[in-house]
Formats: sequence, C-alpha cells, structure tokens
Amino acid sequence: MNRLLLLCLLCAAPSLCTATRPADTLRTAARYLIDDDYLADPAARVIDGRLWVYTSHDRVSEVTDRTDGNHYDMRDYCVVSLDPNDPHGAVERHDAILTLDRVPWASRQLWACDAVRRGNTVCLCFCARDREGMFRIGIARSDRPEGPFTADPEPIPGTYSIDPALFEEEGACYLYFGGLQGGQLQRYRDNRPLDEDRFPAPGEAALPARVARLSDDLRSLAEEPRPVAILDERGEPLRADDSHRFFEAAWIHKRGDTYYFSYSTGGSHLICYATGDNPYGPFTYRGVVLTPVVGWTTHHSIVEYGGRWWLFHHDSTPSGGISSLRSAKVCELEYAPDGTIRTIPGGRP
Ligand code: FUB
Repeated sequence: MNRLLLLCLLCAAPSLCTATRPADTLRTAARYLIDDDYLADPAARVIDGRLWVYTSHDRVSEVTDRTDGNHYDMRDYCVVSLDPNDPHGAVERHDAILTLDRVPWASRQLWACDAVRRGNTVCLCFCARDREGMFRIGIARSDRPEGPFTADPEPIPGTYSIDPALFEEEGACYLYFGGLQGGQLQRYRDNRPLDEDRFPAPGEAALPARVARLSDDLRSLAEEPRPVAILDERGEPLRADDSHRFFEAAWIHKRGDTYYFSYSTGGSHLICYATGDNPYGPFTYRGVVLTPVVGWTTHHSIVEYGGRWWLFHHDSTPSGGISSLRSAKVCELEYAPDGTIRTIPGGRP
C-alpha cells in the first residue's frame, strides 16, 4: 500500500485531518473509529489482509458502584474493520460478535479482548467474571473475523485476572494477562488464589503481568504462567511505588529482533513500554508510549499495517469525561533510529 492511500485511510474524519496535513501533526492527531457509540480497549489485528479492531462495548449501565470497576459493566464485544483499498477509509462495524448471555461460564463484565486466526478458526480471547465473581479468560470461536463467535463452555483452566493479549511466533501462541485492583491480580501468588488481596509494600517489587504458552487449539495452557519481569536500568524489578510499573492492559509486539512489552500504569495513567529479546522477558523499562488521556483507564494496542506502525487506544473525550464511556481511536506511532518509541501526547489538559 502506498503512503497516500494510508494517509486517506487515517483522514476519513474530515474534521480531524485533511489531505494537506503535515506528516508530523498526523502522527498525533488521532482519529476516532466511530462517533455514534462507545468502543473501548481496542485490540488491532491484521487477519486475512484486513485490519480488524476488536473492542469492549461501553454502555450506560444501571450499575453506579465504582468499587472494583463494577461500573465497567459491558455485555458484548464489537469489531470494526478498515479496508486498505477504500480511499475514504470507511470503517465497517460488526456488533454483538459475542454477548454475555452466550458465554455459559460468565456472569458479568466482558472486559478487554484480543483475537487471532488459528488455521480455519478465528479465536476471540476475552475475560469476564465467572459465577463466583472471579475474572477468568476464555475463548470463543468463529470461521470468520467478524463472527459471530461461539464461546467454549468453560474458561481456559488455570487462567485468572483480566486483559488477555495474544502473541504468535513460529506457530506458538502466547497469552499475556493480568490487571490490578478490579482485575484481581493481587489475589494470586505463584498462580494460586489467596484468601484476600495482597499488595506488595511500596519498596517491594511490583506485581507482574503473566505470560504462558497456549496449547495449539487455545483450549488450555501449555505451561504454568510465568511472571513478566520489568527491570530498571540496574536490572532491578520496578517497584510497587514506581509510577511506571505494570497495572493492566498488557500488549506485546515485535519489531526487528526486539520484543516490545507495553502496558497501562493504572493510577498514573500512562502507557509505558519495556523491551526484551524473547517473548518471556525479562524486559527492560524504556519509556512512555502515551501520556494520560481524558478518562481514568488507558488501554491500547500496537500494530504494523501498510509498512507503518499504529497506536490504537481509547479516551473519554467524546462522552465529556465519563470514564466508563470510552471511544476508540488510532494515530501513528513512530520510532527513533535507536528503536525507542516517540512519546505520544494523550491529550489530557
Ligand atoms: O474495559 C474494562 C477494563 O478497563 C479493561 O479490561 C482495562 O484494561 C481497562 O481498560
């Protein structure tokens, strides 16, 4: 695909971008994917030559209790797709690709998801609370990227917490997951549940995300989940009181020989990243991908498409700052010659 076509693809929202906009402002002028609904936690994937963005579906809920993120009360998933051959960059939307009532094991809160094609099957990997109120990670399957998806009867055994992200390499599929506070990661040690929340003390090592290789059919873990270590420049794990430590929204991408592990820092509202030389890490902390956006959560994905790199994320600007009504958007992501990511302003005043 040539640069002009991609420029047009990004510039379909006329109020945000014109064909004459200089490349440097295009980089930070994000385009909302749709403007008549609320889509969050965008996971962008190239499947069958088309760009698919799988999202949570925010809604106005009767749940007002904000404890443990209860007000993020989503009941279905959506996917939008972008056609690189359409010069107007039309976004095609597919609704209710999986709904809560069609997940036999889930009770509420369809939070972030991701997807991957495995042979003839597209697998949607998602998280939700089970009947006991604990978050689990499950798979739903379809023969098409746009679904509809059919959920497996049970979650993947041995999974816990939230925010699954998938990474494929040489046929193997790795699952990254975990999220603090409402995401319940603090209720587990060594992959075993605790009786209560246990957070590390401020000077102790932060709680890490987890990674595990999945079985070929994505029905089970092929190994025990391992901690995803993020180290500082001295080789020490980031501490629990470090504003750059992992909170939720794990994502991994590979550029050249380098693996980039990126994540949300929660209360400090950053998307940060660390790099390593294999999917398991350890990863060395490198910097900030995205500064705070409007809204409490920040959640992203990074994908190469048409020879350039794109950051998909969300904010609450269109809803006037309501943190549980978020809108997915995209902007270009750039690297410095040394492979570091150029920080993108999130736009929070
Ligand atoms: O959308 C619900 C939750 O909010 C996600 O799972 C988190 O990553 C945060 O974006």
